[in-house]
Amino acid sequence: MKTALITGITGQDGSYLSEFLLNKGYDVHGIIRRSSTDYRERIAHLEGKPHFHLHYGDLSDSMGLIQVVSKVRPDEIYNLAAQSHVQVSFDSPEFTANVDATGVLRVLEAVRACGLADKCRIYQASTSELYGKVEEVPQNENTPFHPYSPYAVAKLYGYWIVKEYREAYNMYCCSGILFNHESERRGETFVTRKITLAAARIAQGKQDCLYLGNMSSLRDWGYAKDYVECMWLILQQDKAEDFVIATGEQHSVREFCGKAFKYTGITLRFDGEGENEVAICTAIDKSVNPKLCDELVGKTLVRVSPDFYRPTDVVNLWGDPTKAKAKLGWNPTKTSFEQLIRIMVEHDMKKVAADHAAEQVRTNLAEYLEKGIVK
Ligand code: NAP
Ligand code: F7E
Repeated sequence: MKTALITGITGQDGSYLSEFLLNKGYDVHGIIRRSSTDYRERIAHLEGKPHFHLHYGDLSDSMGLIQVVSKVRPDEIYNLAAQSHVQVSFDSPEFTANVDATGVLRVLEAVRACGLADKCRIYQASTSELYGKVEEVPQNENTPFHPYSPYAVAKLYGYWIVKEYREAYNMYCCSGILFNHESERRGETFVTRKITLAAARIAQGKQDCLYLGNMSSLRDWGYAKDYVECMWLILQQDKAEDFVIATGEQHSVREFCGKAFKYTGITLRFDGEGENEVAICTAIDKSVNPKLCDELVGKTLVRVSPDFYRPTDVVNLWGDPTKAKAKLGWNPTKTSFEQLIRIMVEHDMKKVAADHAAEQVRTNLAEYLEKGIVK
């Protein structure tokens, strides 16, 4: 039985990768941070399984990392932990650098300190944000980097230190340069999930309007569940190498938004430009959602707020997965763009309905308590 150690196990990718490795028969260990709320929703269903173990640690704490690595003695480490929000990295640049740059070095050094440099393979969660202010479209493993945010600059250090340790110490460590990948487990402030949740809330009368930043931004969006397989495949090759993981398709935020609303039964028309752009509901389809309210037609449901603009924004990401297809035998379009949006919208429609039902129970209970019906 192989042993894997995952940093960032509570995140979107960490949760899918845990499921994937448990299915492959791995003993899976994860590093979690102590938090006052113990929010571990994405991995709650795995806790208590015999081959699933959690350890406290933090990427800013090298002693803690050395302790976990020496105890687990992993065959493979997947370093997914990061402050992963690009806009937040402008507000917390030093924290981002500490975790996303120096944190990678701490993981590599922990492996060396534990005498595992010859045995343990390391996957580093690198990113298409390295291409930043892009110098070529589409982007592949040879495209020059031009990081364009504190997050990207920190991740660039992670990329280079991994390459350095591979060459200097002959370690099996490599980077997956992953383009955006989304899912129903995506954090709620990333643009795709923000849109699918808002579309579901608006369709169920729980929200009036969605505010977005740059709707013309272009991304290559894939499904996170498909992408974690690549992380594993990258560590199973004879030779350690870096790979671009992407679908090879590009879409705008506006297009994602239009399709997400369509799957709730709402048709949008986008009018105007820049800060004045809006999306108006032109039709509703009750065969998709019989509960849609007729009054939605004619309403402005999406507006632009400059609060979501970034000091520097990456606007043209488009990956070329040729190498991953050829060498890893990976199918980049297993889940299409449309399927991805449908999965996320269907999930969020159910989530909003369930949240509403739970809220109703609480309201009823409060009313019954007040009237003395329930004691
Ligand atoms: P995510 O959902 O934001 O998860 C990040 C994980 O890192 C969480 O488990 C978080 O723990 C943990 N973490 C943050 N700071 C930490 C610290 N100081 N010490 C230990 N753990 C820490 O991110 P994701 O979407 O799964 O992405 C996984 C990795 O891939 C990240 O490194 C991200 O930068 C990179 N990446 C993501 C994408 C994408 O499109 N999703 C694309 C390219 C690269 P808490 O739960 O305690 O916050
Ligand atoms: O933004 C624009 C925004 O925050 C995508 C991380 O996983 O992928 C992710 O980073 C685009 C940007 O993801 C809003 O300006 C418009 O151009 O969903 P995002 P990201 O910045 O691409 C990369 C590969 C990573 O490595 C990161 O860890 O959408 N946008 N309006 C908006 N973005 C957000 N968040 N919110 C808006 O309202």
